[in-house]
Amino acid sequence: MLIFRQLFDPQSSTYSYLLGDPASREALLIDPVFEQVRRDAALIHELGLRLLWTLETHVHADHVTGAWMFKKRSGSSIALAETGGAAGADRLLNHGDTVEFGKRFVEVRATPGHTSGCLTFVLDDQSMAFTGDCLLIRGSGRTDFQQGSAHSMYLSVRSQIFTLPSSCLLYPAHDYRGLTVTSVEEERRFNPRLGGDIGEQDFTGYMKNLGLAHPKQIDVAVPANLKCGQPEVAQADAGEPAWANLTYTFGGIWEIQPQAFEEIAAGAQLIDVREPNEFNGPIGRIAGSKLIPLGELVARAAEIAKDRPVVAVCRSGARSAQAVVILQKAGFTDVANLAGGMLRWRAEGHSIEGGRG
Ligand SMILES: N[C@@H](CCC(=O)N[C@@H](CS)C(=O)NCC(=O)O)C(=O)O
Ligand SMILES: [Fe+2]
Repeated sequence: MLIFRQLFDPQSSTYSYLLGDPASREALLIDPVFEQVRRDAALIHELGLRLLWTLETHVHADHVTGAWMFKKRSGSSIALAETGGAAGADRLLNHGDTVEFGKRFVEVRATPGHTSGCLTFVLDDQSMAFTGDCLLIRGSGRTDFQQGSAHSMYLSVRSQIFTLPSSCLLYPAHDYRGLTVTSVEEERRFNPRLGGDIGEQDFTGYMKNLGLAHPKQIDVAVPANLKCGQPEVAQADAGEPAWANLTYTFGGIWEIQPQAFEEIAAGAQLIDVREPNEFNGPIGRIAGSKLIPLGELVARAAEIAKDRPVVAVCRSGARSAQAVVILQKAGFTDVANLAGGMLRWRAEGHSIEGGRG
């Protein structure tokens, strides 16, 4: 059994992969992206996983890794290739090493070519492999910078990836067309650069003539990744809201727990987005809340002050999550959803105005 998620960063077309052991809840994350750390951390939390390791398939040229940020936020350790030359890792990986998470592990295979330090991670039962920018779906990583070599890549693919079981699923670090997964069998047969009877010279000729522009982020990404993604001014909480203790959901909403709301209630505006009959109904309301039904929120947003935080509430937390989205679109920055709505508020014994029982 395996918990498995493929995560996408649209900016750089990067895939990150979350692998978890269902029994121990230990997990590892392959190729995290700096800008997606908040999202990915929310998923890891919601799935009840504990992140042990972030792994890098290589020193990326097109985006900054989230490894350092995860280490700061979640206490995970950083593992990457010894040959990659990056500073700040907790463990340097070599061909043949294994990285354990619970009862599962991935095997490390050196697959140089895109860079001299590229790794492929193969799941213990060889049902999946994470090929980084070595083998892409019906393609391959480029070989024209970062000590790339078409000769090495050809050998890596043929000796380390095509030798895996034909049913082994292959997950790349990028896909620029939105394709998500392939298999050893498919790529052996249909990869237009490396499959079938294609020889090394054919491949080298192909790679010399790719004509790709350098990645837009290369001058920022490579130096940052050589420090495992540690920013120049290292602040793990940069960009995190400071006005309250909030949690971010994988669904993309900032939430405030009832207890945390009690602590900041005096300085915040509480907007109840239920209908009037509910506001005055049996469940009751929270003292000081202002009623603006969700359907009227766009038109009445001017009634809410922009210089004080806003918390939205409804019966269960669903409509108020949409209220948060609407208010953010209307230019409110410090906005959060009261997690679980009135139902949870009541269930946890917080005080109610009006209502019955
Ligand atoms: N336009 C992209 C280029 C990205 C790029 O060059 N990606 C590398 C991987 S880091 C690659 O091997 N691409 C292969 C391809 O585009 O076919 C960017 O600016 O980020
Ligand atoms: Fe790359």
